[in-house]
Order: sequence, then C-alpha cells, then structure tokens
Amino acid sequence: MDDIFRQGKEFIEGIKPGSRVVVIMDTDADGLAGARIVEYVLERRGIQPVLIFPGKGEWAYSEQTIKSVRSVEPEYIIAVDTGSSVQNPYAPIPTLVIDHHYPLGGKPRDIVFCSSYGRKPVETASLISYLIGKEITDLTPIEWVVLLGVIGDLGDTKEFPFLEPLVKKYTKTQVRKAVGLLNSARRASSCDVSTAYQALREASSPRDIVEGRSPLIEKLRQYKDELQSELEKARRSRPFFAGENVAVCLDSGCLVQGIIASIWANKFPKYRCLAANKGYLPGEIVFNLRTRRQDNLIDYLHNLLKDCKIEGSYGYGHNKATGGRMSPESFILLLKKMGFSEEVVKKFE
Ligand SMILES: [Mn+2]
Repeated sequence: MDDIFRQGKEFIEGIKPGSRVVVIMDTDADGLAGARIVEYVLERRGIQPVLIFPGKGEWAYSEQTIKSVRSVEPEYIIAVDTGSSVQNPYAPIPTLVIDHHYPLGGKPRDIVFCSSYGRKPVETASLISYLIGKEITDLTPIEWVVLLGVIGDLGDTKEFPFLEPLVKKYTKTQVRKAVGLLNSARRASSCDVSTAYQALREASSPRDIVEGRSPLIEKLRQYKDELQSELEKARRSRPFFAGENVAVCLDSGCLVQGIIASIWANKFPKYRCLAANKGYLPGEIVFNLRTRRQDNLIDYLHNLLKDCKIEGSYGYGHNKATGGRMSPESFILLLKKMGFSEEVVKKFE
C-alpha cells in the first residue's frame, strides 16, 4: 500500500471504539459514496460517526459547517472529497482529509492529508476510501458504492481496470442512473443531502436506488423532477453580451447556475460565460463563471475586483470553472467591471 494511503489507514485504525467522530463530505455522489465507505469501516470498528452535511450554499470549511462540526465536540474529524484548506479550521482536533482536488494554497498543515492529487491516475475520494477501507475490513457488502463515486466524477472506470468486475456485476447504466438520483438532492431547492445519504445507506445495490419504492427514493425522484423543470426554464434565459463576456440571469431555488454556465461556455467557446442566480440564496447572488478559452478565471476575477470592496466570496474552484456569492450591490459592481451596460445590469437587480 502506498505511503499516502497508509497514513489514512493508520489514522482510522488509531481511533478507539466508542470515540466521537465527525464525518463531513462534499455533497456529490463521490463525496457521499466516500463518506458511506468511511462510515461503514468505522461501524465495523465499533464507532458510530456523526455525519454532517453542508447546507445550501455551504461547504466543509464554511462558517456554518464549522459551527455544526464543533457543536458535536468531536475527538476526530474525517473530511471526504471536500478539497483542503492550508489553515485547518478544525485544529487541534485530529483531522483526516481524503481528497483528490488541487490543494489550494499548498499542502495543508496540521492534518493527515490523504490525497491522490498528482498521482497517475488520480483516484477519486470514494476510491481512496475504498482502497483504505478494504485493508481494514471486508467491504464486499458495500463494494458497489465505490462505483457511484468513480463514475459520478469521471463518467467511467477505464482508468481503474481493477474495478471492471464490479462494473460487470452492477452495470454502468444502473450506476449512472443512481448517481443522477443522488446528485439531484444537492441541486434541489431544499438541498436535502441527508435524504440522498440515507437512501444510499439503506440500498444494497445501485438497482435498489434506481428502482426502489421507499419514501426516501420517492423523494429523490421528486428532486430530480424539480431540477429537470427548473433547468428547462433556466435554459430559456436569454444571454447578454459585453466584449468577451456573456451573462445570463437566473431566478431559481435550484442549483442550476453551474450547469447553465457550462452549457453557454460550450456554445460560445471564445467567451467567458457567467450564469448568475438571484433565487438560490435569499439576499445574495450566487454565480458561476466558466469558459473553454485558455483562461484563468480565478485570476481574472481577482484582477477585476482588486480595488473593490466586495461583500461576499468568490474565485475558488478551478481555473476554467469558478464562481462566488455576493451581495446584489457587489455583484452589480462585478457586472459593470465586466463591461455590461446599465441596461443589462438592471435585469439582474
Ligand atoms: Mn470527488
């Protein structure tokens, strides 16, 4: 076993039965699958962790999540698929981060950083959890869960041929459908990730999720329908142009801005495409900025706003896919800096 994974295994094995452990995760299929594998392994070892799901507009290191984690007074924290932060906001509580994203600002201190970033191929968070977990306990009963994360993040398992027997057994079609249902929970207006997780927990195969009739699965279907109809509406919003920039204004309770920004970015590969949603969080504009150009959008945003006083946060994520959330006043400033006319700006108010 590689050193980087051994550290993760040793961290989990060092937790005494009965300890208070918090598991936090990213809310997509890879994060949920990784968290489920970690929870399963801990349960086998006599530990019942508390799972904390970041709420709407939150993530593992946002103020609200930190508050919820601290209120449990955990003795250990395990973060799955969450990205990392150089300053560990949870220090000095022993923390394990299982991740595969670029470590923003460098390798984090004060934590056990079990990251596949820079490896070839890069294992997703659920796959790292699986590889660690199966060195600790028999994962056969939940072996299918790893497929949700790998296929959810990468679309297939071709970089990891050792997963082929599992794909044959559970089929890619069923896994993809299950991923779609699980991911719709975080995108729904209620951002009800806990239901997706409980549905995953009660299932014993991807097919159970796809064909299940339990109240949890029915709820996931409603989320998927809600998302679909909100996306249809959002796709009809007209784009506005200014120089090399395109902007659309959305008004949806669902997490649609990222999907819409990438649709426009694919349609207009020479532009930076901004999708702003004024209906997602009360009193704030949440936006995504994407492009197919050879551009660094994070630098672009920071340069554009460097002399401005902005209420909100922005410019995390990836070079070609970033975003933020701001007060309406700050967002209008951003639009103006991007070159949009007074007339266009009014549509976003
Ligand atoms: Mn992931």
